[in-house]
Amino acid sequence: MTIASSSGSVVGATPTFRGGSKALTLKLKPGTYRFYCSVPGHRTAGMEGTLTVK
Ligand SMILES: [Cu+2]
Repeated sequence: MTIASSSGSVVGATPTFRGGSKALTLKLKPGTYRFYCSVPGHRTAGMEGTLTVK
């Protein structure tokens, strides 16, 4: 999973993994971020979402 700022710059990512779960700790400023799967084709297939930090 990759986290990017609203301007698209990557602010953090886990290694690529299959199944299960991974933890990722980041200190983020308030704002809106996008999270998505960086495996080719997955983001366009819908593996993405919005993360709001308040
Ligand atoms: Cu994926």
